[in-house]
Amino acid sequence: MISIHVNTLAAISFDTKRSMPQCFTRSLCCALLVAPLALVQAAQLNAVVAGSDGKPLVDAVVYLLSQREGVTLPKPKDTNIDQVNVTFVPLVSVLQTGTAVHFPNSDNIRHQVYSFSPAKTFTLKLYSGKPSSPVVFDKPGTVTLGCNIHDQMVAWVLVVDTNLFAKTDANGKLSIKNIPEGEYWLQAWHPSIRKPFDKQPLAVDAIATVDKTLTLDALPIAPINHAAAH
Ligand SMILES: [Cu+2]
Repeated sequence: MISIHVNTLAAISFDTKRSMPQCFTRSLCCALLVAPLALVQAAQLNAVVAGSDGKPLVDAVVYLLSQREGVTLPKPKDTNIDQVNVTFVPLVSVLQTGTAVHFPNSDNIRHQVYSFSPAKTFTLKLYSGKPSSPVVFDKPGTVTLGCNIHDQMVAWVLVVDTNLFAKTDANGKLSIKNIPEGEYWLQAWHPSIRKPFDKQPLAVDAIATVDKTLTLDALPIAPINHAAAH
């Protein structure tokens, strides 16, 4: 079920008989009222995602693909996937197609990051510190990252043709903000998903808050015991 609550602006009336100072005060007051409202002219999706065990699912991704052809997306900003304590941080990333990813190494040992995934195949040189150039994720799809030195290191990247996406927190919650009015396909994904999520049509009004509850056929990724893995 999709529930949509539309916020309406309260009508604001002016009293033209007021003196100038009062009029000015009122105008200022109106400006202060309208300014924050103007910032919420786009819609927001709030989702709660559960796994197949019925519990909140962390690191689940929800994204919205426009049903309209030829939508122009903003240029994606560069991002980082760090290596801290022989672990990729973050464990799961969702990126707009074309995003350049830097792989800084915050450990005092060297790593060699690679991917054999068709959506992005690459191998960085063995390095410490920050590699000179980022890796551009130029095709949509899922990418699994590994390290040639530390077999236990793994991370996932979902590359999508949209800038409307978010990842669940520890409570299985996420929000996608600033959604332009339109018709979308809602999709969801998790690194451990077994049965792919069936995309859902979603119509979004100009000013709306959409609340969704989703269940994925997925379970949380077990934390790696680094002490045992070394
Ligand atoms: Cu490594």
